[in-house]
Amino acid sequence: MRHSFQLLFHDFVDSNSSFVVFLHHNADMDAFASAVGFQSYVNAMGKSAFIFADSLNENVQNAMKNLPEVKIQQDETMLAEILSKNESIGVILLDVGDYSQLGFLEPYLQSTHHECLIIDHHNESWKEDSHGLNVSHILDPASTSTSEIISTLLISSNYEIPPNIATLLLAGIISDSQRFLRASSQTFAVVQELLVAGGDYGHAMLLCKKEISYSEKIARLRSIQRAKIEAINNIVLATSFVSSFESSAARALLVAGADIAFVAAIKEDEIRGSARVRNGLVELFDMQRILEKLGNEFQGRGGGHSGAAGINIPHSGTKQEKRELMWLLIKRFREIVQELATSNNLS
Ligand SMILES: [Mn+2]
Repeated sequence: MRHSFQLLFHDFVDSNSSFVVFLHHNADMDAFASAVGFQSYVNAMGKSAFIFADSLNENVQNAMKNLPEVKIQQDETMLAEILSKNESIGVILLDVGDYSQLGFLEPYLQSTHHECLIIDHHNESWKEDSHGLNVSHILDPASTSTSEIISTLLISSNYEIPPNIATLLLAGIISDSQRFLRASSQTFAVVQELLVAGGDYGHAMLLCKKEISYSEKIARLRSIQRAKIEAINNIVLATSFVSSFESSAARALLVAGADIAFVAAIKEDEIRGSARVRNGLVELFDMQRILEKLGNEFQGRGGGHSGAAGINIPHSGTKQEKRELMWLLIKRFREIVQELATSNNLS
């Protein structure tokens, strides 16, 4: 990790007396573990941190059952009150890819006069996006997770990470790296430190385990059943649609054998889509770039990682209009993949 990141982090922690942590909506294990890790660090320095998130995913809700001391706040009045104080409060965004992921927290970030720090591993789009705010960034797309970045920062501060926090940070790394499918030597160095600190690997694995609901199972199977499959040279592209769990369905297509998958879903007031590409093809078919492009073409927003990305297109039309737009979207996705294949001499 860059030395400048460590300096920035310590500056931020030193110059503020308390902190407000913002997480993305439906906060996942990575976001949650990063926040709890950060909180434990500043608590040890006699400072306080309040963690806010619009909502929490199921794994986090389960993990919290054994952490009665950890509180995630959703109370807007409380947030407004904290932010209106005149003392130096640091606002820190952990694992938030862009504004749209903040839910009810977004206007608070836009209007705050406090110092902000954004720590994230998704991409570097914040650099263009956060003009006008008193904000600094620790953006490291080379890290598997925000938990990996936070762990590195805490370890470099010589902070003795408590064993239960080390376990959480391990869980954050394990879940966001897809069980080390994406990992670097730095990832394993951090994992080693967390284990030495007393982190429980087996327990961390359990924290990441997800029970699949009945409706998610059906969505996965339906997406496979309805998939349109085509081969471009030897690359298998599968596109499909479901009514929910589109990202899980896209993953299922990949597990079932597709090299590239795109699954769309029609929602109440938007069309959503989720794209995946298997390791090894990420360089040629960057899902983040493809969905960003589609986001621009369809007046929506697309982004994520190069291996896994999502798109939302706001739409308030009739069911039929939405369906037609969904087909168009799927068609454009296939065209772009074909074009990329052609330009790379694959077809
Ligand atoms: Mn993450």
